[in-house]
This record gives sequence, structure tokens and C-alpha cells, in this order.
Amino acid sequence: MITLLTYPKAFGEFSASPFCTKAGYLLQMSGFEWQREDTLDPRKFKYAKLPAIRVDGEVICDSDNIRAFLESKGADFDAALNGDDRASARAFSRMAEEHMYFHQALDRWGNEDVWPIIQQEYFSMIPKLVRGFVTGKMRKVFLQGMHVQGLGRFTPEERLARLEHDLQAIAGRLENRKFLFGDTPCSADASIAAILGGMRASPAPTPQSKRIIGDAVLMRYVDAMQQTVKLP
Ligand SMILES: N[C@@H](CCC(=O)N[C@@H](CS)C(=O)NCC(=O)O)C(=O)O
Repeated sequence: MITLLTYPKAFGEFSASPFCTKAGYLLQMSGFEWQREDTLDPRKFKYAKLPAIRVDGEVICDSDNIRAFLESKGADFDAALNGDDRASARAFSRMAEEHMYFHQALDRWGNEDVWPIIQQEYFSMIPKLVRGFVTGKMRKVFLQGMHVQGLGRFTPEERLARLEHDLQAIAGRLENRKFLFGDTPCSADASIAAILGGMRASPAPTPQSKRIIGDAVLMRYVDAMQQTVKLP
């Protein structure tokens, strides 16, 4: 039995972290038996991040490593794809995880309406008396990281304009398809649908969440993924 170590459910999503949701999708798509175990503290894990899986006493951290492990055990998430599409699927996953994810994270940690909500939701395990101080420091470190990454230097309007190109690339693939590369979900859908699901599940409305919720194609796609790959 594989155990997925994940942040808990949040705002109607499988997890507060789209990487945990992605890992959940991959596990479910693999057909292997698995269960979830929720934790709020990533510090004891190799990269001090989640998700991770525990299997036969071994802990494997990072959703890409989880994917590689599942593939080493026989899962092939892109079995229906030809060589070109397999390459494109990999690029779509990277777009989701190395670009869109930071838009979503900034929309939570950087937005003054959303931040107070996630401060309570994500960090309820920190005693109330010191929560504001501790999480304020964490937020500062996060925003410094986003400044180094680059997106943190843009205004919300500039960020949305940049994200728009990704959303149009996704919508373009979905014009004649239920999922990004056909009628069944593949590896790229695990990443892209997890991020889009997180974006639309913002606990307070933002221009980004409104953009996703107002897009019938993207909404239908995330719904289709959630209905096809049902997560616990
Ligand atoms: N590359 C990692 C990214 C995972 C990740 O960024 N997890 C975030 C939550 S979305 C995390 O645990 N962050 C904790 C921290 O930075 O302290 C993966 O694919 O699993």
C-alpha cells in the first residue's frame, strides 16, 4: 500500500497544494492501491516540502520523483500519446509547475484579501498568540523568493497578462478534446488541472480566480478531470 503524505483538503480541493493534488491524480491514474495521510508540517521531509509518498518503509519526496517511482513500477501515464505529444505533455507540466504555480501562490500569499484567510487555514497548528508573527516572517521569505524568481516584481495586472498566454495555450488544446492530449487524462492533465483547480478555488475572489471561473472551457476541463479521476 502506498501512502501519500499531503497537506489537508482546503477550499474544496483535494489539498491546499496543487503538487499534492497532482500526486493524488497520478496515484489514482496509476491504478495502484493508495491512501492519504494528512500533515501540516513539511519540515521533516527531504526537501522540506510536500507531497511525498511512503512505500515499504521508504519515503519518496517531490511529485516528479513520485511519478518516476510509479513509472518504475509499470505505470505509463502517457501510454496513449505518440512521441511528439509525450514531449509536449512534459512541456505543459513544466509550464504548470514552474510558471503557473507561482501565479497561484502569489495570488494567495501576495493578495491582501486572500492572505488573512490562508494565514488561518494553512497555519492553524501555530499557536494563535504567535501565529501573526511567525507567518508574517514566512510570508516575507516567500515574497523575497518571488522577487528573485521575477514574477514578484510585476503588478497583478502584468502577471495576469503573462498568465493569459498559458491559459490560451491550454484552451487551444482543449478546443476539440476533453483532455489536453485526447479523451483520457495523461501526465500533463495531472499538473495542469491541479493548478487550474487551485486557481479557481481561491478563498476570496481575485482577478485570477475570476478569469478561470469565467472561462467555460477551463471550467469544463477541471470538472472533467475531477469527475474522471476521483480523489478521496
Ligand atoms: N517540486 C515540488 C514542489 C512541491 C512544493 O512546492 N510544495 C510546497 C506546497 S505547494 C511546499 O510544501 N512548500 C513548503 C515550503 O516551501 O516551506 C514537487 O513537485 O513536489
